Amino acid sequence: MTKIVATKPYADQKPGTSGLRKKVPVFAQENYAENFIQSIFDSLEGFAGKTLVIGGDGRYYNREVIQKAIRMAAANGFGKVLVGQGGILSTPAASHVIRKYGAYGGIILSASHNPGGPDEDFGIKYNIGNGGPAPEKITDAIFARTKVIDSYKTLDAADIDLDTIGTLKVGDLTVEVIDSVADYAALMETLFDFGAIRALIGSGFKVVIDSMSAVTGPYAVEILEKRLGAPAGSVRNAVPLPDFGGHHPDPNLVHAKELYDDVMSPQGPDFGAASDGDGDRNMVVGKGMFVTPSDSLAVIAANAKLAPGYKDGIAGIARSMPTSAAADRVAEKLGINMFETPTGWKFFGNLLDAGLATVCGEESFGTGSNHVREKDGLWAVLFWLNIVAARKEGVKAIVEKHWADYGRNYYSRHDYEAVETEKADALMAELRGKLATLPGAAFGALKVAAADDFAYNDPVDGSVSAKQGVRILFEGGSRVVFRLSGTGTSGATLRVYVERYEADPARHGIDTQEALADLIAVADEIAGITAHTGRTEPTVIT
Ligand code: G16
Repeated sequence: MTKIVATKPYADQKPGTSGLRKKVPVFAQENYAENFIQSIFDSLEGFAGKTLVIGGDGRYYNREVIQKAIRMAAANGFGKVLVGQGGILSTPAASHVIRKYGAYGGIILSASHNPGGPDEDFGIKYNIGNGGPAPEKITDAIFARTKVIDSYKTLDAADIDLDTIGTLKVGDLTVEVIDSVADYAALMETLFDFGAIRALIGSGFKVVIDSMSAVTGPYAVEILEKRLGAPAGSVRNAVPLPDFGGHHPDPNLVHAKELYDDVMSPQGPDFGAASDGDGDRNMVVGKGMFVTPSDSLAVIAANAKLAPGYKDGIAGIARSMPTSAAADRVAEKLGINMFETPTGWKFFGNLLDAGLATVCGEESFGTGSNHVREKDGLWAVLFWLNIVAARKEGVKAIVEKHWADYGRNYYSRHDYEAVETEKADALMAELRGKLATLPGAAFGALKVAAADDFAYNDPVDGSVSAKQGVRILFEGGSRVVFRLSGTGTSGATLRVYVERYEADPARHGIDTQEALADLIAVADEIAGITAHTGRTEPTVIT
């Protein structure tokens, strides 16, 4: 029976770069999750009788919120819910399921690369019928609703069995518990040359994937070990755990260091990859070569035709503003569209739907294409394996030849985590205040060509997103970008993105931090990072 439960608004339910992310104890407050879910439903129209996809990355609190969401979907009039077995759906798999079954939308429970556990992070985000994150128009409406909500609808019904595949009823709602992996694995087989990758692996090319005890484990085991023939154990930390086994499921050089060190050791594997909590991010490491996410996008785009799913070429590339311009050079050479969007995968959706872009990427270890409407960690790994198999060259040779052809964009991101919010805001405000005075200013040999606060005009729907990050562009193509993270849950995270273009192959072998040292110093000089935050060095360098 439908129940209307009285509630009071919470003031802090503003969705960030990718949904609402908070610590579990925040989410566990009375009606907190319910308020947000009801606010999502209240911001949507015309879903009566339609299908909603629900799944998450398996982190602590996943099952509880799934049960709540199912009861609320029933009470709010959805016709059907598709839920991943055990409550598991990686973010790209959820995106695919929404698209494949023509669902109205989906609720994905994840805080992505943030740690999980009783005192760690949880998150809820809503994806629309194209499979992608809700655009700002919808997330703004959801936030507005959370501020005034006074009741939510649910059903008096028991928890369902999430672990057995099959169909059952919750009130009038049909709930189908689906295999979390099958649809996604089948999609990958249509995009990549599994035969060639199987032969590569069969020839002794050793691949390891670290799933960081997060959601990609079952997907990677099915695809890499069962379908591509990698030996059992090639997928490490393959079982999703509610606290990710204490791992910080963020695939970068800090949190996936063990994998990196292993691939770099002489007797280690030829190829290593890691994914994040919900499976949309990826890190690719070849023997002797860590591939930056920006370079990964560029190499994938340049070699796209080698994968069967992209054999006819790509229509365009899109990258987030802070992502390096390496892909721009590929687009220029191929004579295809290039788009620069704000940070956040949701900005790619319109471009993909309109057929303007085919491949997208972000510096934050995200790469993907029009096969779904999310970034996709395993997709990127398979793309790389496909390229290696087709070119019969290792990752290092492929990247070095790419630099020789296009030039190298030295690139690094410096993160200052858990800075007090007021201090970070003051730094950004001061920076914005001095933008007009910067063009023409010289810092040693570096001369500022332009400085602005990035704004994006969506070419498809005409929407404008302002204040998306401060860019300081130097003559010769170097730049420094400052923005505050939209995904953190403690204080503010200041991100400083540093980039230098180097055309000369003789200068492609320099250590990245060394190659960027003058720009890093100038970033501090211009923004007063130490003065504002008291920090003398970043928390994480990638
Ligand atoms: C989310 C978005 C990404 C974005 C990233 C950046 O990633 O989905 O599109 O690049 O946040 O986050 P920040 O605002 O912290 O720089 P994820 O993997 O957390 O969903």
